[in-house]
Formats: sequence, C-alpha cells, structure tokens
Amino acid sequence: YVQLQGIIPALITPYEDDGRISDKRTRELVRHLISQGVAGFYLSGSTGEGFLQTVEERQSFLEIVMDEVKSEVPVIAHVGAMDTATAVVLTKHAYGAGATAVSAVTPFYYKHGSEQIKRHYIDIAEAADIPLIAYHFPDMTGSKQSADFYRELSAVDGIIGLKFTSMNTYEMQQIMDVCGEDFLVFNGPDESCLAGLAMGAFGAIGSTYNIMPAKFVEMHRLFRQGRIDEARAVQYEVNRVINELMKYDFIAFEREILRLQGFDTGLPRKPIQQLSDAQRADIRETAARFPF
Ligand code: NAY
Repeated sequence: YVQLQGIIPALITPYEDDGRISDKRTRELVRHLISQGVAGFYLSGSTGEGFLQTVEERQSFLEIVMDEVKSEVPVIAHVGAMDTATAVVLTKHAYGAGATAVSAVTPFYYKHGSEQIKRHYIDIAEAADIPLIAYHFPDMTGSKQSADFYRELSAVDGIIGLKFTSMNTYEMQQIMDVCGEDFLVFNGPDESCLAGLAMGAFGAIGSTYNIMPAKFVEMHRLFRQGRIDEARAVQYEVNRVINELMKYDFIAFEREILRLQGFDTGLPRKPIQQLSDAQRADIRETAARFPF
C-alpha cells in the first residue's frame, strides 16, 4: 500500500451541463490531477456526492476512472451507504472493476449500536477479496466510535485502515496507538493535514486536493524531508483559501474554482448550494488572489 502514502483527492464527480456523469470531463480532471503528483483517488465519498447518486452511477463513475487511470495510481472506491446491502453490491462491483480498495463511512441516519456497525463492516469485508478502509466522520454521520471499536475492526481480516475525518488529532493518535502500525490511518481535514501527518497519518484524503493539488503535494514532500517550517508555510497558505471556502458549501466552491482553472465539472446536485452570480464573482476574486 506504500503508493497510498501521499495526497489523495476525494474526487469531485464531473457532470455534464444536464447533470449526467461526464465521461470526458472526468477523464480531463483525472489526467490533470495525476500530472500534479497526487498519490491516488478516493471516489464517491462526501466530496464525490456518492449519496446523491444511484448505484449504477457510482459504478459507472468508477469504471470511467479505472479506465483513465490505467493502474498509474491506486483508486479507492467509497461504497458506503445507509444500508449494508447497497454497500455489499458496490463492493463486489469495485472488486470486479479492479479498484485498489474500498472504503465505507459508518452507516448513518439511524442510530445503530456499535455491534451493528461492526457487523456492517464485516459484511462489507466479506463481500469480496478487496481491502476495506473504514471511514470515521462523526460531524456528518453523528456516529462516534471509540478507539477500542477501531481496535476490534483492525483485527478483522481485510480491514486495513481508517479515513479519519475529525480535527481531534489526539483521538486519531489514540486509534493509531491501539490499532498498531499496520493499520493505515488517513487524515481527513485538509486544514490540519500537516498536523495529521505529524501525528502519524499514513496519507491524506481530502476535498481541497482537487483545487490545490500541487500545493499539498509540495507540503507532503517537505514534510517527508523534515522541512517542517517550509511545510507549515504551505499549510498556512492553503488555509487562507480554505477560510474562503468555509463561506460556501465546499463542493459548490470547489466546482467553481475548478471551472476557473479550466475544468468544468457542472453544478453540484441539489440540495447542495447553487451559487448566485454575486457569489461566483466573489469566488473569482478569491481565485485571482490565490493563483494556484
Ligand atoms: C470525502 O469523503 O469526500 C472527504 O474526504 C471529505 C473530507 C472533507 N471534509 C468535509 C467536511 O468536507 O476535505 C475535507 C474538507 O472539505 C476540507 O478539509 C475543508 O474543510
């Protein structure tokens, strides 16, 4: 899995103007991001709007990306869903499509006990011979599992790691400590990427790597070389852009920035924020101040 040790965009799903998933625009964005040095792709998670798409759309999107990537970098397919059956169908498909790994957010909406959540993960892990990366995102799912829970998961055959999307790097460290070195933990919040790496995250999966790939790849390289002061300066720089992003829905903001960078990805699906002309003008001004 050494290839996953780097900056992995949670890929925006490019749509056509009529809202259908775009084959051409997907290939263009994937090519561009590979040229910027990203370590792989994470598909159909929060950023990818997987929960706003049909199972068939998620499957066909993975197939397009796999075809374009041609094994140059690893591809992680997010297969998470509210129900186990859908996650299992998507996992079998991802295995067949040749994805490197699957990942699944804790089942959301209903308040399940940790035994049920563990069962959900075991069912996914048993669905196909493909590694599984769990996904901890308490702010979005309302499901907050303990380090002990992840220790149990890490003992399950096929569950190789965790995408940890929370600012609490202490909690992340506690999980890494009990799960052991072979359990790969990926940093979720881009605004504290350097802190996550410093605490021991194996790699980083995030949304703003779609719009600032080169900056984060550079930060990661500096970190690996032990040039922490320089890496920190890059983190400060990208965080000024993330501060602007916070004024909007992050997906709406990132699609607008990508459009300004020459990658039209269409509009996010409703109910995600649809930007007004004034908001677009404001984002255009941000993009001009941060030309990367
Ligand atoms: C995913 O599954 O698409 C993600 O990786 C989401 C991670 C993002 N979290 C949220 C709440 O959107 O990249 C982060 C986030 O957009 C970024 O740190 C800016 O806040």
